[in-house]
Amino acid sequence: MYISRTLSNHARGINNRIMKFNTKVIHGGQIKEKGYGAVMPPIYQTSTYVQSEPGVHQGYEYSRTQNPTRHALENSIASLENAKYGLAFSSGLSAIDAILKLFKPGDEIISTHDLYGGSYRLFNKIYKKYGLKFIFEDLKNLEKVEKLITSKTKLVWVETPTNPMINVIDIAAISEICKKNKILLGVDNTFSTPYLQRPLDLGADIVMHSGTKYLAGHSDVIIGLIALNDEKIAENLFFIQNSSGAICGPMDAFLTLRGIKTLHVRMDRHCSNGEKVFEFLNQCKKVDKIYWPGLESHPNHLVAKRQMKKFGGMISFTFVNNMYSDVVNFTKKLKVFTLAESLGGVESLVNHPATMTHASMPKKDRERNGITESLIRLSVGIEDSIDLVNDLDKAIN
Ligand code: P1T
Repeated sequence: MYISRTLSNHARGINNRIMKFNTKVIHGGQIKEKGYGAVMPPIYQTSTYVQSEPGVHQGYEYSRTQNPTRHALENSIASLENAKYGLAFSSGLSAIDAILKLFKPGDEIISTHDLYGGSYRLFNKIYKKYGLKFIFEDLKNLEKVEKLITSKTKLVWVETPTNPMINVIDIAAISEICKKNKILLGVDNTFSTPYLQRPLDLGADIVMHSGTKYLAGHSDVIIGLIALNDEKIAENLFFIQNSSGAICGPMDAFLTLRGIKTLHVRMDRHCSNGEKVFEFLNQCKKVDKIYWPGLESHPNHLVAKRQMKKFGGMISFTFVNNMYSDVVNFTKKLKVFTLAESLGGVESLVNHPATMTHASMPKKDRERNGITESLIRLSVGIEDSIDLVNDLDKAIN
């Protein structure tokens, strides 16, 4: 019924670059289900598959190795990122974990200095002890990147926009540096999604998502995704995926596929609501700094304009006087925004990075990166923007 997942077959499911993005979210990489004509890929809740003779089967042997529902999702993300290969994992962090397993002790990785606290923890608390070396730097400064490269550098890891400081990194410029030095470039595209930005088209080698966020889009699943074009690296990642086994279950793959079908519509609303929330915060006397790529004074506003379709729905800001008590008062008064970790769901969330998503980052590193006591991160949802602005207005003023 389904093609088996050899690499060449994997690529075959991904129907072409001719489709427009808004069609690909619904059909990209999908194969018609022939059994009963189901329009959605069924949830193949099975661990194993019958073999008519030893080694003779219909392309699926065991669900750690391959599962048709997961396969449909893997083809979908490959299609959206203009990639040949897609892989799905049990979480965003397990996708990053699989990428790190491509490297060996002694290899050096240069990473954005402000990034999701869990990625920072994975790098520093786990992989450092296995001999990988991480260098954290402000990758907006391209000269610095060049200077940090040594003969041992194997990967540049970029989050853009970054979590939580919403820094924008020039993917095409970093890719040029990486190519010149024969180094891989990996991009965590979680905040942008392929609707706003497609890193592989800009020269990156590997793109990764916490699919938990905008792709699944409904705060009901934890999932990670990778897309790439290089066959050899894809082979290695499939090997790691099967060997380490951090795969997503079929139900989670199904929910993510369902979420992806409305990605373009949701993202447009996240972006337009983001703009309205920004306009409100921008005239608030109690608000000090605002971090959003659409702000003309944002340090890489022009890069964002070039590499992103729109500016996204993630906004961080601080209060004047930088008091933690202002954060507590503010979050307690909110009625529509919910205080919770995560982002990218239909509902608006508010997060205090210093005590929540970035608590695992040492205080001195947090402060160096601008994650102050009063820094607040908003994930602007797709509710009515009037209610969102009123909610913020009442809580701030
Ligand atoms: O939560 P998980 O699916 O494992 O994804 C990890 C991850 C990776 N990359 C980025 C940019 C992320 O933001 C995350 C998860 N972030 C949050 C939970 C958060 O609230 O920031």
